[in-house]
Amino acid sequence: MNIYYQLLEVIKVKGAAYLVLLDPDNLPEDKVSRFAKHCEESGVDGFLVGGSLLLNDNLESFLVNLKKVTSLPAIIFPGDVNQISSKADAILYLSVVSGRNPEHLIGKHVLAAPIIKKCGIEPIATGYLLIESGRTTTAQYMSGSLPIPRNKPGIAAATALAAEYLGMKLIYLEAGSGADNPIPNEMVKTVSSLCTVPVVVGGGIKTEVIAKELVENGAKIIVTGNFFEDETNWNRIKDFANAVHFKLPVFV
Ligand code: 1GP
Repeated sequence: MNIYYQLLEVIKVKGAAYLVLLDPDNLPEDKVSRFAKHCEESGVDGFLVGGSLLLNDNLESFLVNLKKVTSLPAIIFPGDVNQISSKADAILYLSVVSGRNPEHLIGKHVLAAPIIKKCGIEPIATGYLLIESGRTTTAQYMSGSLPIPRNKPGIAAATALAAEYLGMKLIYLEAGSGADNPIPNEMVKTVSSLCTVPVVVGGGIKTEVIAKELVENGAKIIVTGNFFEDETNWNRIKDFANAVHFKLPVFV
């Protein structure tokens, strides 16, 4: 089964899926295996791997180490075309549909497509919507585009629907890593009620209560990154997974 269908299956069985973002620049290699094992034991459904920059240039070895210790899917969440590797299972083929920067609507895709083909990994076409969340985030700055205002759920919904009609298989509402505020519940609800493909929500999710509310409002995949870069928070991963997996009995 390909990774996209695996995610759909998780959503069907558990209500929603929980993915943890690993940024190779922020997670030292000696911690990768401990953290990945802990995530798997805590009920996480898979990993996104990537970052806006990747200054360490260690994506390949990072993925190899990750795959040694976990059977969970490793999906590249690319900041740029240099973040493609055959060691991953899939890659989010992101189009920044909230913006009007052609580089992030087709330019990077043309460069990436032959490399993805050669690597043999699964591209998952994803409509990526950057949403205003307080201060300018790295993703917004790097995309060279304006985010959608956070109090305009209608714009987000129309944009998401357009992405779905263009054939994209996921809609990703992104507040940005370390965002001051997560995506507003109302926006998640408006987008989810209009789209039939799963809605992914990430950025600034720092409590299990926020994760639960986002799922209650229609999010089908929750992504957290920053919060678990601090090892003292690792004991809460299980609570996040339980909050997301509302169809499952609580996993203690
Ligand atoms: C994934 O960018 C996010 O969508 C991750 O955000 O690091 O704030 O959890 P955080």
